[in-house]
Amino acid sequence: MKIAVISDNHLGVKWGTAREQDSFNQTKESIERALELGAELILELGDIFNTRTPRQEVWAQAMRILSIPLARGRSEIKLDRTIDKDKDDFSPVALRGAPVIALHGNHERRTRGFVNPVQALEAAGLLIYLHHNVLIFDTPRGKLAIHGMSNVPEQHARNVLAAWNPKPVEGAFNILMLHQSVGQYVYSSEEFPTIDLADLPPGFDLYLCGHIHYHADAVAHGKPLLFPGSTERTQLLQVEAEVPKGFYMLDLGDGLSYEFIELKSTRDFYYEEMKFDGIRIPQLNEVVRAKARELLERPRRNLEKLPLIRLRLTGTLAKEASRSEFDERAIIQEFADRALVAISKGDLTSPGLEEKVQLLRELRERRLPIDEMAMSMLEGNLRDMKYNHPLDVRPLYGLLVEKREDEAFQKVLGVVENQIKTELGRKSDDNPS
Ligand SMILES: [Mn+2]
Repeated sequence: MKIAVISDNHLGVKWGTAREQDSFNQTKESIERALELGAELILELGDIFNTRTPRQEVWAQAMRILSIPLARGRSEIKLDRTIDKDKDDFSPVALRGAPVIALHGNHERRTRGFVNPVQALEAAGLLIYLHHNVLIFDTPRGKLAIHGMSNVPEQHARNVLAAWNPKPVEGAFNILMLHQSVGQYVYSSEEFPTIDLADLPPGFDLYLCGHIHYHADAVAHGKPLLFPGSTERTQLLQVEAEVPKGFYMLDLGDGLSYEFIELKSTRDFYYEEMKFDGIRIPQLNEVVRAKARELLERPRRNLEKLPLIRLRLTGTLAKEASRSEFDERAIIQEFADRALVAISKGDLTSPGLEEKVQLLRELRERRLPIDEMAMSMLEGNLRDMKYNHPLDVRPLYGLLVEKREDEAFQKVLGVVENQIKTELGRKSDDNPS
């Protein structure tokens, strides 16, 4: 029995640029190849969409692609029962063809009470959504239990997982799906995971995790822990140039075997870091152009799409030179018919011009959704102030993002009133009169 494991499609990422169809191309290829290879079930590990409230154009393409497994897939599996999931929550239509089971990722997570886009796909009958629940199937090779926890804020992940405390279903092949950073497997170096490999609940036959954008396999409690990585290049880091994009195909025969299937539709990507020591602008222009030409000579895999080239410039400029004199846009323009060039010069400094915008640069490098960025700044500031949490800021922030200011105000008012009451209570205890 074959199962495809796909993650982090980020549908709609790079919308409005030359790359706006890439995330769709790669998702479609993943699903079509998975079905060709005989997948009877497709597991999506979160971040199907790049944003919490995708635009209509993104929805239409996403739904068209996600209807393929229902229409063309074939499967001998039957849903036996569910744990902590009401069968009325999803449409029986979602069990046709090769069913898709999905988590929401951090890009799709919304405040409690709001519908996230993966739940909306479930409402359309295109998939079954898991968050702290289990689906148990009858398959020709026996029972199969799929347990899923969708993304939660990283700092709470360990506690939330421990509170859920999933237990393998006896007599079944048990798969646990997550969308978090785990141990040394992190999305970016600024992320501090709370789940370690040892914190994963024991007794499962296979652990699957989204969120990490490069594919990797590890071991947890003696069993495989697979990270399929994203299907689209979202970070343009070295690791994205080195590790191929694709998905896993699992084969559940007598035992478990798996294979990583590399996508063909992915754009070729060349990443190069160039370090300089007191370089002058005319010389810089020359070597950057030469580097781009050299990279275009490298072997190509995908000739259908323009390749991506990212040049990261670091080190120092000549004393009198300023970064703004270097016109990278002219180079990008010059190569536009041969490659999509990105040049980052943020780490190039001239000795006389020390950087004053360290924080902004770091934030840009993290490539978090903008509201996550704001949230992590706020949480950092609160930590610095040794804030003692009378008010949980995340739900409050969520309400503000959703423009529910009245409810946010009521929440704050409630806390203030409580504080006052406590304070008055203490005062009257102090001097009983
Ligand atoms: Mn992601």
